[in-house]
Amino acid sequence: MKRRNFIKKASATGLGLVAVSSTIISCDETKSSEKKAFVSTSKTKTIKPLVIATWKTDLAVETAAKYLEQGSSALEAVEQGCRIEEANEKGQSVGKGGLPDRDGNVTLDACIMDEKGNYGAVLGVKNIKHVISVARKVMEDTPHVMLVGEGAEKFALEKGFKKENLLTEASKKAWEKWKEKSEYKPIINIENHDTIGMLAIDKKGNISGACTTSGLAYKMAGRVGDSPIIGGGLFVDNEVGGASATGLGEEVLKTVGSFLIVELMRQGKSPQEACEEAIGRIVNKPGKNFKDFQVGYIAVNKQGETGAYSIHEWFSYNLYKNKENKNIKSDFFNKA
Ligand code: SD4
Repeated sequence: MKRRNFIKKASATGLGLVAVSSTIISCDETKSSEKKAFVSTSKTKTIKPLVIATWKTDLAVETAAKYLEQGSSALEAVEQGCRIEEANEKGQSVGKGGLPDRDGNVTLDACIMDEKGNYGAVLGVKNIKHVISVARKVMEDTPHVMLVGEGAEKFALEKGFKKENLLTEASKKAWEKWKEKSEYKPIINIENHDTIGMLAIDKKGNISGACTTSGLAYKMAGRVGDSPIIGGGLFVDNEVGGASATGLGEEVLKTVGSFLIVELMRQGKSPQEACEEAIGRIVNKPGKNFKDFQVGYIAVNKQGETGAYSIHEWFSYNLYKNKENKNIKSDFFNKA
């Protein structure tokens, strides 16, 4: 009951989540004190079910939407949606077919968050395609939140996941070509990624999210980006909304991007404003040269309002709402 403070004064705006200076009457020790509190005052109906996911991920979003329309939880929907990309061997940033590290090993990162704020993740996993499902098992079947490398693989095998070679011929060829020069520039090119971050609202209005990737192509062995890190590649707070990231994970991590977006929404920003401010935190760092890398964010709030923003052009996202699934070009910062 401690968290359940009753807020007497509501905002006049009635829009989204707004900060109001309120009198708080607590059920327990605090009788009445002047504090700042944040309260949802929206009277608009939540748009649900809803799915939003990074990049052109039509089939993944369609799949998640199908689960939601049939009454599944947002958690089930984001897991099933992400599995589609993990199984898509043509996508070279997720699951099977992902580009390997500089030693030729495909290593996958994934995380998932449910509406209760539970979180599970696996980092640097070899030989297992559906790491998003392993992340869910970490969340639900262990007392931990993260398993890494060999331990994560061992856990997955114990849970019945299939061991398979994730390096496809196409990705092997691309790696061999890269090896001719072996230029190590941890640059994420701007146009063509498909790390999938997905957020969903189910028919009950609950929000969950998932994120899965093979990370940076030709990364150093052991490198992990933002995607499996809570608050970096993904964050969900069922009272506020959720956010997910794609692009150069180092930059997302240094600004704790997805957590930042959710906190900005908690303070009253729209999902769009929050995504724009999170990109601002990256590009406005003194002396930051953002020309060579991309970061893109998606966000949704409790009402089902969405936002997306990236540093450069060519970021897109799929949005399922009102029974329509569309790929939409994101607005972006670098219009020079
Ligand atoms: C990473 N954020 O490992 C991921 C890569 C990515 O599209 O999003 N690629 O840094």
